[in-house]
Amino acid sequence: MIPAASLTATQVKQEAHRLGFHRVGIAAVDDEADHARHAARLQQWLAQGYHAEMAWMANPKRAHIRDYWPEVAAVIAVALNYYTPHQHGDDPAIGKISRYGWGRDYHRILQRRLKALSRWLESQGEGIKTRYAVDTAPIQDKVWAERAGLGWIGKHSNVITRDYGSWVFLGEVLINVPLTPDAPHSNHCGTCTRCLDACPTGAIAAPYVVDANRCIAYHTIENRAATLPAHIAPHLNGWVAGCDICQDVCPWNQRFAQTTDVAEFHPYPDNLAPDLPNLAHLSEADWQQRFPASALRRIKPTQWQRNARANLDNRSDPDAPFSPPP
Ligand code: B12
Ligand code: SF4
Ligand code: SF4
Repeated sequence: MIPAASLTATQVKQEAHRLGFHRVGIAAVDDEADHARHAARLQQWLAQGYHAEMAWMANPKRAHIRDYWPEVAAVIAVALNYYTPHQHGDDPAIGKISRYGWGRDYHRILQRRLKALSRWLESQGEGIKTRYAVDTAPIQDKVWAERAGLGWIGKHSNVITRDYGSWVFLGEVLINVPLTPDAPHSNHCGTCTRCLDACPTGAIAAPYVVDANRCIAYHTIENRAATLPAHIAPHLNGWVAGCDICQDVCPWNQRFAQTTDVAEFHPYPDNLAPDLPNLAHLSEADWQQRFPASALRRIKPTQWQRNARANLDNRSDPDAPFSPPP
């Protein structure tokens, strides 16, 4: 055992890289003005109703990391590249599943590595305590990634890294001892507006602000209603699980995406070109068999059926004019 105070940021990063994380950085937790700035933005997003039916986004602990874990002294933010070199097609009978869901559930893959990092950290000194999370706690993953220098929050609101573009999952380990922080990442969107221009439903309400009510990713994954709204259905253009349009058009992804070395992120064969008529009749048994250990299990059989049917019903009218939600 070594005293907690002698654990260095360099050692932590070496161990995180050894465990397979592609990017790692450290953020301090004591910049109260920065906390207040992000808490205000979150509050404004909620006040505008941009979280749609995701009531869990209003958990008050999300506003400040100390409300989640009072002992936190530093945040170790990590990113894992999930890009694989497959593309979506244009066949109107085939659905599009977004890249995040093609392979094995990212929560499981990151959690395994985060748990190993946590255990290693706790073995490095008496009294060292940790908590880890990947999209599983009321923590703003993207804000911590930017603060820890992994990348910047782009105008489409995803974190973009210089090495891998935005095709990265984010997670973090919170630790109760201070570590030397990295500098926050600077923003490199410049005057570009490609993501805003490409979004078919106008969901990027303003640069950096996504209104879930208008987002295809929200409606195909999170919306549990029996039918999709009229301002979404005509614009699906094949998407049945998530949406990658704003990331596909981003010049950083077009130039810097790299194939991942995580074999489990490579697509399950059925996920690359799913047959829409088949999905429109997906049974519970098919669903169980088709999406083992997959993040796509969040989308229940009736949602798959609904999403596929909405695509089939609207495929004759792919250029329907955009109408904002009521
Ligand atoms: C809720 C949620 C969603 C919702 C809402 C999306 C959203 N933008 O909030 C829905 C269901 C739509 C969604 C969709 C997707 N999601 Co999601 N989602 C989340 C979740 C759980 C919370 C995000 C959040 O805190 N939103 C609240 C708002 C207020 O935060 P924000 O949009 O990030 O806004 C910040 C900045 O944009 C900035 N900001 C806001 N206003 C302004 C104004 C100015 C002037 C400036 C400069 C900045 C600024 O400040 C805000 C924070 O302070 C995170 C996991 C987590 N725990 O963090 C995953 C997460 C963001 N999702 C992720 C992914 C992969 C996706 C999809 C790509 C999946 C897909 N292919 O379909 C899409 C992308 C859609 C999009 N363009 O955002 C990844 C993103 C990885 C990355 N590289 O960034 C995350 C981090 C999960 C993970 N652990 O990897 N998601
Ligand atoms: S995920 Fe699709 S619908 Fe949502 S903001 Fe991006 S382009 Fe628009
Ligand atoms: S498309 Fe352009 S504006 Fe949008 S996130 Fe990428 S660089 Fe930023």
